[in-house]
Amino acid sequence: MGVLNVTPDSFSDGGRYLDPDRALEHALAMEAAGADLIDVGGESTRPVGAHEVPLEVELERVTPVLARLGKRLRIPFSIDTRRAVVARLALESGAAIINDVTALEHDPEMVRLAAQRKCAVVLMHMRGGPADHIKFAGYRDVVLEVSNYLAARARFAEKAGIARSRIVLDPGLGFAKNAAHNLKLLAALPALCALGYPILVGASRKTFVARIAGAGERELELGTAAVNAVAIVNGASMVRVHDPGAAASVVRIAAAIAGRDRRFRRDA
Ligand code: PMM
Repeated sequence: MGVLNVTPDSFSDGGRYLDPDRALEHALAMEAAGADLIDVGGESTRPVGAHEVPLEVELERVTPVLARLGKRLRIPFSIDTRRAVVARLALESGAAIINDVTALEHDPEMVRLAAQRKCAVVLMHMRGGPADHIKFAGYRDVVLEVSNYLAARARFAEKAGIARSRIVLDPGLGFAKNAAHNLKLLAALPALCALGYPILVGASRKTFVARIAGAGERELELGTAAVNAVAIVNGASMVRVHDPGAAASVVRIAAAIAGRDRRFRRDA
């Protein structure tokens, strides 16, 4: 999943793709580099200092980009939003997936929209909102608590009419989680996979990667690659990244090691 942040303040690419033509160009470049999906977002949710964005601003940012993606992109795209109005517009432009970092909690309309439109949803774990989630990074057992939360949100979605096959779960690395929490969740991904849904992991260039691998461009790239490899080997189905070209090779190798490349089955 290639990240297309249409925001002035996003985590690592803030401001670069506010111009819709540049955003489209970048999406097409990510598609050519091997992305299977593009994730468009108009509200930054970075772990430190993100601000609530008024609905009109979010709409203003994503509308021209979504229109272009709908016309030009061959791979599917998702909308990273907490708001049903934005999600509806994205679906009308051709989006296939709603990526909701509040797991359908923020906007009560969201679950009805997803059920009615039969789109896929990413349900992510977070506590608090985009501006203050880091205050809530306290757990007795982070793996158990995240796992229980995601299972409950998936049940909620299914009860509301979203097919099980259209649900993806995400532990939400960096969202109300410190580095130790992120590492525990990565090591325990098989437990999350045991819930029976595909798992998405978003570690790309996040603070914990910089803290451990180093904050330089190259360290971040290699640190991200290492986390992505471990995530795939531990069962993740998808990684959310800023550089899908680099991630594609990493994912192919990790998936092959995990026995998920038909050509290299270990029992062959
Ligand atoms: N991370 C960010 C934004 N949206 N969505 C999902 N499902 N999972 C994530 O880990 C996630 C997300 C923040 O990172 P960015 O500012 O680099 O996009």
